[in-house]
Amino acid sequence: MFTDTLSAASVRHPKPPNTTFAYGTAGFRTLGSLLDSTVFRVGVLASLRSAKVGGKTIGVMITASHNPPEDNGVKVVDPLGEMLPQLWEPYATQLANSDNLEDDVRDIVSRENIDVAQAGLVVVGMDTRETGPQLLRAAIDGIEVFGRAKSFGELTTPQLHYLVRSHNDPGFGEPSEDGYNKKIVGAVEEILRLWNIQEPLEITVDAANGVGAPKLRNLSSNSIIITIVNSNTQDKSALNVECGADYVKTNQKLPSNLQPRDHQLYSSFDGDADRVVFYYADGPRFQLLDGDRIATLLASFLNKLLQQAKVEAKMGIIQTAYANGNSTRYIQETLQIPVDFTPTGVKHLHHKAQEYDIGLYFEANGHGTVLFSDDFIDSLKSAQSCSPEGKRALKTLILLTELINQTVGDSISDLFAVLLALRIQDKTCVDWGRDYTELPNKLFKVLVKDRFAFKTTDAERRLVEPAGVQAQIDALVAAYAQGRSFVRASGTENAVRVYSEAASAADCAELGARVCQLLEPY
Ligand code: G16
Repeated sequence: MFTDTLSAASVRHPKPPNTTFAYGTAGFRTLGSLLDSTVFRVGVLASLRSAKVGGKTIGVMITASHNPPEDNGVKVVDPLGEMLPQLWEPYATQLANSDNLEDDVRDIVSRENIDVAQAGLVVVGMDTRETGPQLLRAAIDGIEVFGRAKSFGELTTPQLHYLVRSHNDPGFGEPSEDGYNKKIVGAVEEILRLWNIQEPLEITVDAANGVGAPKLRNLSSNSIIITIVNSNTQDKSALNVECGADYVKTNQKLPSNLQPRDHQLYSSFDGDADRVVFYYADGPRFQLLDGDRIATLLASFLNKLLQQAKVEAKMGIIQTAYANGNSTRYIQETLQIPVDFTPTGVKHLHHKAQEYDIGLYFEANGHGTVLFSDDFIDSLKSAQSCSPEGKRALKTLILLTELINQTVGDSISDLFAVLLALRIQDKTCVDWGRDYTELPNKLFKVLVKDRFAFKTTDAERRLVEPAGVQAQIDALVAAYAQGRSFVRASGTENAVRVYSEAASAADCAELGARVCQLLEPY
């Protein structure tokens, strides 16, 4: 019976006292030193999940992405590279907090009617954090209670998603890191050839001192020249510190170690390379090109290709409450593309995007991708176009479905998609920045006693609890031209986030500060 194996393994991974774990926006996240038992138990759950889906390969990624260096985290990836279904999240929380693991495992096995003998392979990856190797061993110990584990060592989060999908779906690509690299570089080079572009794609990337740095280096070729700054993965205390996509987006300023040339495009990844933002300097002015901008750039590029190829597609853009109000207006009024809103978290945006032939989802923080439905890809492959321009557009669309990661937001593939969209349309970063003007906006992080006391509705745009706070926010917002503000608990950090936006920078800062003040009693 499995209980012997389970209890023998679990004694090596004792649960820390007085700690409660919750599966949040992107799995479990907290101090890496507290996570050994949780990662072990997530390993157990991942092999149960594999058994539940008939032995298909499942993934476990050990990362805390944009969080500080001392944090770590873990999440489970489903067979097609998607996040663990939300119905299973309570099981993850149940196991992580269990004081009687055998009973709780038996409970899940019986509720889900799982034949544990069906458990197959679980692939595991980690980012570059100090606690990664130890947690990776804990994950393997957990997986091996029922299934088999295969470690890929250091990976970006999107690479792990790719590996899970390619293990289950050979048509998706070779199930190796090399297969991932070949798929991306092959698509980029083919698109450049199609458009007769001789000069290589070139950019400087701030890699947040994270795993994106070595992985990007592997992609250098004659057609891809990347200069990397903040690439020190040896100094474990440097990860995401004064650099990386989250720092640049939140502070709206350049990362350390980057001296920009005016009107030249730069980019920042986050710690596990699933978010990317762009920016340029214009004298003293810093122009951020965030996830909202990536969505609008790629949507208008795809629209042009569709017109040239004479192909119809139902296209939609998915945003969250953090999207700048002017980006939403630009998408709806100028691009004439429908916008849907979901709560924060790729798991929510991804599913909404699947309702379209082409669903673009990008959080303002740079996390996102473009999903092409299987039926739409089939229709592209069988479409005929007589004109050379139409044929080229059709081929480009098909190659973009290969280049852009279909499983999750991916800094690397998004970076190349953006560089190609700009180059092919002969658009500079300054042109891109002029598509629309953002409303001044600001993000605040407020430490409260209990962030779980903050409950929201309406895609997180309104607070339901604590009672009465939303009415106070509404009263403040009404006093500012084009004012907007909302409050929500972070699902990855022990804090509450406040967003504000208004017609002027001074109003935006004042509105945000006043909303933060409202939270003082909590
Ligand atoms: C994760 C999620 C993102 C989310 C971000 C912040 O990103 O994957 O969807 O926007 O956390 O979430 P929260 O505001 O709930 O803390 P990452 O890059 O940290 O994996």
